[in-house]
Amino acid sequence: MNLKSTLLFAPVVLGGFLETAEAVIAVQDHAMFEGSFMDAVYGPLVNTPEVLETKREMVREGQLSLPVEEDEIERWGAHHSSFYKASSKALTGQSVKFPADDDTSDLNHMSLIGGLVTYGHFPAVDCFNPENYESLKFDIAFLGAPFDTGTSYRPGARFGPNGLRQASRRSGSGLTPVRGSSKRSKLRRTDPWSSGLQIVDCGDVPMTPFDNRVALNQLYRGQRALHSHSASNSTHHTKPRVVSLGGDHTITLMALRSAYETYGPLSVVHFDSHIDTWDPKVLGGAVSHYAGVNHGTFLHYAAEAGYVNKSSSMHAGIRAPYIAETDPQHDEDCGFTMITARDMDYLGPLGIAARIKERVGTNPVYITLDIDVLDPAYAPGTGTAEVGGWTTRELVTVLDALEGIHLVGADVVEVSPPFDTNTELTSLAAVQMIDSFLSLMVVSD
Ligand SMILES: *[C@@H]1O[C@H](CO)[C@@H](O)[C@H](O)[C@H]1NC(C)=O
Ligand SMILES: *[C@@H]1O[C@H](CO)[C@@H](O)[C@H](O)[C@H]1NC(C)=O
Ligand SMILES: [Mn+2]
Repeated sequence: MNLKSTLLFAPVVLGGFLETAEAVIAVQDHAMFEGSFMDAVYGPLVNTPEVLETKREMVREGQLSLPVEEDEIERWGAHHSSFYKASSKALTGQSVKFPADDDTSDLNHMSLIGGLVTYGHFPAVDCFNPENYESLKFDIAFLGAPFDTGTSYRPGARFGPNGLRQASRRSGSGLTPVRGSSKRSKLRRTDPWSSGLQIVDCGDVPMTPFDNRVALNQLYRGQRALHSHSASNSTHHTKPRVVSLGGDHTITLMALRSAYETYGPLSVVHFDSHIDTWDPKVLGGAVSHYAGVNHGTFLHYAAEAGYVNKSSSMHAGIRAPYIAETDPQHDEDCGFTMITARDMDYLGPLGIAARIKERVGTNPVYITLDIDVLDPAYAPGTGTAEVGGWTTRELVTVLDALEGIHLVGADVVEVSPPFDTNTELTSLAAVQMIDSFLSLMVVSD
């Protein structure tokens, strides 16, 4: 069946609507049949004479270009069919040119869908080999901490690092119109992927699932190895800044230790629904001394060890109940002030960010972000979910409004992919937070 008879058949197929029949005849009269299949089928439904005139005008003005050579357009002149020929070329696919069979030059490109997955497509490098400490320089490094044997409820955060890498596959170069708290914000013109800073993925520290003491020591040595490299293109830093991918919250103790040894006492900004400064006597320690170090006590130990600057650290997003009556006093003794989840209703994201900035000033800051600071509606895939939390948008607005702080290290913890939705809801939220960390690090460099 040729094109013409297809069209003449159409009114019959459509049940004999008179208007349809007239339209088809109009198509015929308009000498459409040199056009593409699409043009022939849809005819003046889309390409009315007025539309054709508009398109011609746009070509003349340079607002529309056609997949044909300039002189071809000239040759076809003002005739309508020039557009049909152009569309026809594009649609029929006759003109596709395949590379030579042995040409693989286009197969080396980054793929959003396939490929070995690193965080945000940053290059994978070997950061643990002491022979590379001198020669391999980088400014920001990702490091996975696949560990969840410090959890008190749901496990699964050991799969967090690769869950986050998977969810970061659509991350990459580009500016976004929402960054920063105003149009003048430098964040709005900051793109970590093309900032000139060397950003790498150091992979994961292999952490044994059989003995937490050994596992945490492995992580410490891994973190320390990263900090043994030098910064590459940074203006203000001689050492790399590490972004850790948890893992349950216990891993932050070792990240803080190595960051403290590199940058001195840290102003810790702790986003979480739980205080995590629990006295080991209250949480875990009654079972055994070994059990006293866990994802709810790590800040007690960090404060005791001196990693935490007790005059400028704070929690944000807290809403889980205390365990013992002594908890509030003990929390204060660890050096933390508190913004609760419901302060969002009174202060708003910008008010909260202002309080955090006031507290940390120009000190070196470490942000540790437990994904359970978000409401389980936004982050269900986590170990100890607490309802009544912040939305994803509120949290990124808080983070972006921290523009200007001196961020030297960060982590996202407690993402448990096995409990996530099949849409990667929790991991995607976590990736958005890491995107904000990267921008904060780059913008103040
Ligand atoms: C870092 O600086 C060097 C030397 O100026 C340059 O060759 C390199 O491309 C820079 N790295 C990045 C990631 O832009
Ligand atoms: C700790 O915080 C206080 C208050 O912001 C600040 O004066 C002090 O310099 C900080 N210490 C360090 C080592 O950053
Ligand atoms: Mn936590």
